[in-house]
Amino acid sequence: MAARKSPAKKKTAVRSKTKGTPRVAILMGSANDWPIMQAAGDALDGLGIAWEAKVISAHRTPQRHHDYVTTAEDRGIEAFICGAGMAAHLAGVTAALTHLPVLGVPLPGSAVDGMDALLATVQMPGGIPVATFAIGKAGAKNAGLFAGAMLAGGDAKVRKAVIGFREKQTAGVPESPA
Ligand code: RP5
Repeated sequence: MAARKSPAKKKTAVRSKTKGTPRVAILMGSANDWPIMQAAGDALDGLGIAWEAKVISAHRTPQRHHDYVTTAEDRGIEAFICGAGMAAHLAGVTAALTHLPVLGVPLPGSAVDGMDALLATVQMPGGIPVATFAIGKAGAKNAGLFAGAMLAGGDAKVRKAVIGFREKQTAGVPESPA
């Protein structure tokens, strides 16, 4: 009898190059956000921090959002990086569901090129903080680096990597423009 093929496993997340249990969750409202949000993952990989990335929308997949965020700490997640565009409430609603730190990345692409997402992410009413970064790729990269700086306090290996990244960056800046 021919062996029965097991059903293909559905891919539910992208994982870091860095091995180990993910410590940072990178969430985004749409798969279309990934080309920008990948910069957060690259920054974390550069510091040797394991992460996972998922498409979770506060308004299109509210149950997925609730289930993921409320169980994340038990799975080892220590911080969230949330990227969303337009009326971006992903970071704010994530912060409402967890006491873990939430880093918000406003994304461009709307009629007002991310200004809507910036205001929606940064203007949290007092009591539920979201640390908000620049619009787009620079913000995603900095959110990854900032998560590294947060984890560095309790992790000597990450601290060394954060300091090493800065040193390498400084050494790479030429004195002459051409
Ligand atoms: C937000 O709406 C997403 O974060 C995305 O940036 C924006 C548009 O989503 P798509 O229509 O491209 O899926 O929820």
